[in-house]
Amino acid sequence: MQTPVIERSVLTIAGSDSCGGSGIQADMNTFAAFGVYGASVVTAVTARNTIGIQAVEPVSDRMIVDQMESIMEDLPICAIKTGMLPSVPGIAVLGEILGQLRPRIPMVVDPVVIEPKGKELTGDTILDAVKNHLFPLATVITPNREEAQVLTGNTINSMEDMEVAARKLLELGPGAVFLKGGQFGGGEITDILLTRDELLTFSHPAFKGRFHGTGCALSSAVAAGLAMSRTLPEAVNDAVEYVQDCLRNSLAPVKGHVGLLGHRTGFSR
Ligand code: PXL
Repeated sequence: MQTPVIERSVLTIAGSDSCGGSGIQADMNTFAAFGVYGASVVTAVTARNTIGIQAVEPVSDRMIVDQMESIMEDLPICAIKTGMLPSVPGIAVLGEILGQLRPRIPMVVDPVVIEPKGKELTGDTILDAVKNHLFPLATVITPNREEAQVLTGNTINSMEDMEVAARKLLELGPGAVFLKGGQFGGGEITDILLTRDELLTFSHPAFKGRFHGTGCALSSAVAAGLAMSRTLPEAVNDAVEYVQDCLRNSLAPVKGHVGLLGHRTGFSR
């Protein structure tokens, strides 16, 4: 039997989560669930668990560039997702490398706020650097409500506020904005996808409790869909369903406060 070659793969550029619930570990698991080969550029190493983050150590900018070059020289990367990025100069260098890729590769930018350490390493904040260097390259950005509030300076208290914030974020240059987490009373959460042509809403039940890694699973699921040539609304729809499925099969923490999304081997739509 002939060994198959990798025809499509997807790359995550994100932090390592020692407890396996978010970051690189969640992303790789999501790629596997969607049946697409995953590669990773590790940008930071966290020592964390379901209780909290105990330590964060950034990977050097040089090593981030080295990992990027190794992967891009070899693998057929069909989509990229960015998550935790710990250094402002590192984000600028990444922006340069990603901006020079030809042909352009679909890119999902998850504007992760790093708590509690590493938020401000230079005068500029991480979120500002992501906004300036990566948003203009993004096919879609995936902020949650809190991140959208920081990024826009707006307060978001209603679905109307969600739409206003999404329009403001779209002006920062991404191809589309997927704004998560509009829960304003009631048991439903409504996310919105604003593209240059349309506004779509995705409603789903709100699960009780707090969960670790849902943002990572969602953005990497969108990247997996884009790598498989699904349209952005299709990829987002599948990603929302995937995270719902993860939440239905979540694991309670042993000592901590946030539930974990179980690692899985497949996902059927
Ligand atoms: O969910 C945000 C996130 C992303 N990446 C890593 C993390 C976290 C949250 O703790 O640890 C590595």
